[in-house]
Amino acid sequence: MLLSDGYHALEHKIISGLDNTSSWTWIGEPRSLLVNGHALSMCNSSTLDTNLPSGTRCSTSCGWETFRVRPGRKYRLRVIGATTLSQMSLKLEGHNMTLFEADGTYLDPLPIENLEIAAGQRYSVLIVTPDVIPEKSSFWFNIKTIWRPVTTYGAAVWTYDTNDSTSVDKTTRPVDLNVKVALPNETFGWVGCDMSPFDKTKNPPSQDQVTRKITLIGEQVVKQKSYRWDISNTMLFGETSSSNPQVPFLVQYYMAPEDRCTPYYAAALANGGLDPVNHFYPAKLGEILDVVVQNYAGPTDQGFIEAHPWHFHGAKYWDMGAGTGNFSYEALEEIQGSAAGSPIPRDTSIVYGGPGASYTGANITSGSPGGWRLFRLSITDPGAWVVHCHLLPHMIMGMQTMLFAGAENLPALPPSFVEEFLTFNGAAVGNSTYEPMHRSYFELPVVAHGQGK
Ligand SMILES: [Cu+2]
Repeated sequence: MLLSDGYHALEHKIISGLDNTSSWTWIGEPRSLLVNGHALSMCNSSTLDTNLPSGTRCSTSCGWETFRVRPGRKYRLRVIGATTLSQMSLKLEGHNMTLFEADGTYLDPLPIENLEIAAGQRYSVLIVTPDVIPEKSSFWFNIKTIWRPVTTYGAAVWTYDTNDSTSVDKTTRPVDLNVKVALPNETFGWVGCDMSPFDKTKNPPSQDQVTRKITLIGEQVVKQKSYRWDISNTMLFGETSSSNPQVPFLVQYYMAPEDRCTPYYAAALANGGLDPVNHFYPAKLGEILDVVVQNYAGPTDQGFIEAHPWHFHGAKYWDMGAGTGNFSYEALEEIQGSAAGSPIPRDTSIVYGGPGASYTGANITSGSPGGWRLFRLSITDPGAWVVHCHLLPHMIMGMQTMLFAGAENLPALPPSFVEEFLTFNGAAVGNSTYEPMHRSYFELPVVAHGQGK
């Protein structure tokens, strides 16, 4: 169940609007919520967007995605948050859902009323079908966006009708769907505190093993007449598109060993973990980091706070807990003490808005704290790992930084790899006068497929 959100605009126009310093333009709320690419868009034949190129135009033949299922089965529904902006809540009519996997980590089975999923997150839920086909053979998924000032609705169909015939009209959304399949209001944390890893041998490092704490403060600011999201008053990406790093850090590192972007560890330690020269967060292999991501009401729009799904590349972190106000270990201990579950390893978690979140329409004082979340990382894999909010407009607006882990442990590259692959337009690319160069650095294993039929 691939969830995405549709906008009636072309990608480059959306990006240039978010990047524009003279007339900044927000992407806006989605026009449709899609399941596996299917939706009934918020338009009809009289309101088609005629200024879009053909092929992108809304069609009157749209319909909801349909899952055809059988009785007496156990279905694993893999739900993928492949959205641009939207965080969604969904529920299936007449069936129970049991959550058992989050971002690739198996969980103790957890019955849930509704599933809440943000961009970048993945979940698995178990749905058991009745032994015989129910008299009413088609059921609705109700889907809505959450944590936004405007709610957008979607749907999908779950049907036992093997002919997929006329038992349900897939070209409308039932007018009483919000009543028949009522979705609860936004709840801080959802069932995050109830999740436990299925594998009981997996425990997070203890607090006394933590070598360092880093705090990333996310807040909305205005720079050069554009709305931006900065991180602890610094922007590695997104201040302006021309100030973005032009060469990937790993390429810089390998290309110019004498002038490489070597982390300034001592200066970073004295600067809250942020390397003041390179503007990334360096770490050494073997370190165990507590990264607090803390929402603050920025100076825009009377203290604007939103929910952000933070995604860490590299190894998974331990999701230690989430709260409101300013983070403290005492607050964390209190939250963990009352939690039914225990920390799980995963890779995308929501840092909630907390009190005064924008969706409530509340005004809060600029500079006040909102929600926080603690991510505990064991630094095991060298690399330049991006750490970012998974809402794509927020990334463009600057909500992304980098953890440069174990720079001195990066492996040496094969001979001539730098000239061929890391040099812009190197031999591996080719041009009008020569074919792309290819070289085998190692033998691929031979894999037998089936019995050669
Ligand atoms: Cu965000």
